[in-house]
Amino acid sequence: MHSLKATPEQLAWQADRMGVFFHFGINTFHGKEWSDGTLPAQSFNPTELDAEQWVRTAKEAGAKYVVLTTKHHDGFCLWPTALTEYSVASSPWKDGKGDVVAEVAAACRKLGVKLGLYLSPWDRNAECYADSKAYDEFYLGQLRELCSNYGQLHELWFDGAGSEGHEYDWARIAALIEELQPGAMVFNMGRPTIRWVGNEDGLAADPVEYVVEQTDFSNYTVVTTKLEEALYLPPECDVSIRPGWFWHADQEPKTLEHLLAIYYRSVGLGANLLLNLPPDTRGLLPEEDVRRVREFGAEVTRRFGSPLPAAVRELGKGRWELDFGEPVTIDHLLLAEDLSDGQRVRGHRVLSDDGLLAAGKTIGSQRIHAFPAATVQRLTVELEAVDGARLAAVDGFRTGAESIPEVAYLAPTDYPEDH
Ligand code: FUL
Repeated sequence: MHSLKATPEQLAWQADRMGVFFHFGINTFHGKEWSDGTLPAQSFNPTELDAEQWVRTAKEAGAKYVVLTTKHHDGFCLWPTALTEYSVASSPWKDGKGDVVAEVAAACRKLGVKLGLYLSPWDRNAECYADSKAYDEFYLGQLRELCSNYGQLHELWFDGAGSEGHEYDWARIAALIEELQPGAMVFNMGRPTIRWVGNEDGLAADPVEYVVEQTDFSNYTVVTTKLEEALYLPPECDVSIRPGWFWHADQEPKTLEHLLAIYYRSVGLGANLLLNLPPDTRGLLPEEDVRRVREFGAEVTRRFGSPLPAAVRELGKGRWELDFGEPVTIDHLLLAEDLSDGQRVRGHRVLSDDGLLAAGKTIGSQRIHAFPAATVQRLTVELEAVDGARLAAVDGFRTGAESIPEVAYLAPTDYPEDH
């Protein structure tokens, strides 16, 4: 069945592996994670907003796409929408003539990064929200503006939070996306093409299944929804570099070790990573976050940028050989599966002459193993797989790191009680 295999757009999105989230809005100016739609638009006033600094930093982190919160649950819009006055147009920023979405879109075009947009379905400012039909028109109007005026979109992020019990016209939303942005990935709601991994720590777990029959919705309470049919829906792991999604003066970015731990458990398990970087009240990413993200991007490149030269050979019966031609010392392996015919590998083992070196379930878009340094010349990869499984890559690395860093689990994001 077609839906069990990836579309070319899904494959391209999986190959991107990493994106960066930008949470920015009225909350930024009040130290809040959520607000109820009553904070004055006049309080939105970034003094040095520089979208190029955001996008450049995302690129340095290794991201191929960004996702901007154009409207969070409070309803405040970062573009001058015609649908509500609760937007940048009513703020002092650029005398009400600014458009943050346009600035981020321009920076993306200039720097060669793909653009994704988040538009919260839950809207605590719109008076019509209580009337589902009226709100559908309002929401579709906003989505039409975003899908028409900012060039090609790579991803549309539909956040389930706060929407429990509210009916949206997902059929019309899907038709609008199909009409205006057919290549955009649709996150988690309506007619999704990608799904939420189910937590806000940025962590997937082995196995990572691309074909699923249910998805998890909403972040502060996980609600599981059964799909009408099994679908190919690769997961995206969202997590913030700081405890909150929005910027707060008293918060610090995560350590390099923590970011690497997340990377191994998202990208290293065949899921996409969406790392949130929150701009501050200046409209800039804080210097310490920029430094941390640069260290992170550089360390990922140092570890995985240059595989040791080797020949890969299919041996038949789900067995593959990696031959380095001479004894080499390695402490990491990176495997990738050819997904063009669906996800086929269920399990895998990597053997050297000395025995088992690494094993796991999913290979998917990318699987990374770390282990104590071993000197090997030849390795065999054994797949437990549906017929026709093929490896797209097997690479060995000597990084100096011999294990996957422990992850410091955080307490769940502290959402305000007034929700
Ligand atoms: C959640 C929201 O409630 C948070 O504020 C944040 O936007 C996160 C990415 O998703 O559902």
